[in-house]
Amino acid sequence: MLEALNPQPQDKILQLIQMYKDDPRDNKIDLGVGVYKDATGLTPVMRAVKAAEKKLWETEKTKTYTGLAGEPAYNVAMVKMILGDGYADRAASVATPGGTGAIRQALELIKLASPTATVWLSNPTWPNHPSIIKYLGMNMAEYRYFDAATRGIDFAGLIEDLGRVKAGDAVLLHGCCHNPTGANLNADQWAEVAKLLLAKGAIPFVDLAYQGFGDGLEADAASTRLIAETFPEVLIAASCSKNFGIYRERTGILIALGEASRRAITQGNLNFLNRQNYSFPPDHGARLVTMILEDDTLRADWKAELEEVRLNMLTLRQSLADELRRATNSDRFDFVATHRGMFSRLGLTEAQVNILREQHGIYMVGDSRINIAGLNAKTVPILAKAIAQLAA
Ligand code: PLP
Ligand code: TYF
Repeated sequence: MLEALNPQPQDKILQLIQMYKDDPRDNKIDLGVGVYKDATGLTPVMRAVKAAEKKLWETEKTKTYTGLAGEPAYNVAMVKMILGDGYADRAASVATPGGTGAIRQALELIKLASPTATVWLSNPTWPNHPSIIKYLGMNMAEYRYFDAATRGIDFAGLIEDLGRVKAGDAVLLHGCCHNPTGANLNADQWAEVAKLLLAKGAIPFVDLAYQGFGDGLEADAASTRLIAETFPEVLIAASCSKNFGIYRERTGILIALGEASRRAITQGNLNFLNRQNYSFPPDHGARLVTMILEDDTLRADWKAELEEVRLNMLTLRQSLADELRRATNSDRFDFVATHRGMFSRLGLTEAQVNILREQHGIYMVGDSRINIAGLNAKTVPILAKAIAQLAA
């Protein structure tokens, strides 16, 4: 049987991690995978997570199975963090292994309810979106998103393409901190997109993997909240990997908003999908998140550290934009300061990305996406200079 298997395409982002590891140069710079790193290059365990783990170790009495949807307290705390109050009667939800698990379950739910629906993706988007959709054999379409010339949003193209959405199609929107571009819709543009999609009868599917990494924990939820208020049905796949720094604990949630009278059936279907795929979702990370969100002291400390992380990335953005302005003697890279989240797509060619890697040991994804958090005060000028040399 196994001889029938064909090689599978590798994830280019994950491949880059290996290339970086294999590079013997000690001045190499890793701007690849989207993992937060502090100035020393460490992805730290957050203080509140450590404190919650200690408390959990001291107080946990059993590791028996949790529920199919996870622990109810986690789902309540997450719905509140993402949407605020007032959704108890409309929100069905399941804990999932990471944001990816939530995306997978959301797509399976769409497939279960409406097998021929098309899922619309921004061009570009996180490569796992099309990969999973293709694997599930679902219909997929793209809407224009990024303007390669300005490194901002191609809003006219986006509106034109979303104008072709059919009733019942699902439209995947990055709730904040767009991956891979770093370019985001402003509030007016979100309102216009919501109005258009509502008129089309589309189902918004929000991927929220970076809440707290852009403009702040509340501000980053604003567009998701607008969508939740506007539409009768919404899917939200959220991840705790980044904002709680618990990547390997695999902690996420899928929230399905719908009519209150249908909530129990939707919940039953979400539980069913969890059971088909892995039964009970992982608990450890979800429990830590719950403990942090429910405890005033832990929550305050977590929020403070998340703000440090966010502001550190903002400072790096600003200094990279400043250095590039100096090094290139132009404003061509000013967009770096207005992008938000971990990433910016610089708009370099693949050949230029290769030169940066081969000649300077600077690793970024082939589409010229950089992870801002991979920089520090010392490497910002090095990157700027290397980019300026390319342009020359
Ligand atoms: N969605 C986007 C856009 C991402 O960049 C990521 C990756 O970190 C995820 C979802 C899911 O992350 P995870 O499965 O690690 O929680
Ligand atoms: O885009 C990124 O770098 C993060 C991390 O298969 C990631 O979202 C990348 C690839 C992948 C899983 C996570």
